[in-house]
Amino acid sequence: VVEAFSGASLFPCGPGSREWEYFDGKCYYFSLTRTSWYKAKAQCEEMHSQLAVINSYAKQSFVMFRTRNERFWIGLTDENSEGEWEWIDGTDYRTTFTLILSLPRFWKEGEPNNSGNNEDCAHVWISGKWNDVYCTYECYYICEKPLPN
Ligand SMILES: [Ca+2]
Ligand SMILES: [Ca+2]
Repeated sequence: VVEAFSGASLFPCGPGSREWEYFDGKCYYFSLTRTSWYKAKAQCEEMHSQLAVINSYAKQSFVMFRTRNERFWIGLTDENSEGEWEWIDGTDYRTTFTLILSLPRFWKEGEPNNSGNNEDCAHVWISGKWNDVYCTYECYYICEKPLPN
């Protein structure tokens, strides 16, 4: 009987993963420490996950709600080619942007501005809106992973 309540519904992200939050078919980790974009990316990978890819309005809403006004790295960078934003999992940036064109902009007003010609990594900022900042900036980060089998 206990087996039937092994926690799948209470802890959909796994019984040993209380720090992972379930939303819309995926599991999310909101870090408690700040680090650079590169280290954040590596730390997500160590946990068999990746920096969050925001590819829907629902996901953006969840992230906005959850991060409030704290800054969290997401898996978006233009370090390969200035101004050409790429999601780390290969999700097409222009496609996601087309999807959301009729919705409120995700970038904070005036962003991305590549300030100092040195802002190639994106984080959520005020009210969950996005900003580009230098990649060695230290802030919190969001990892995501599929539901465990
Ligand atoms: Ca840039
Ligand atoms: Ca900026």
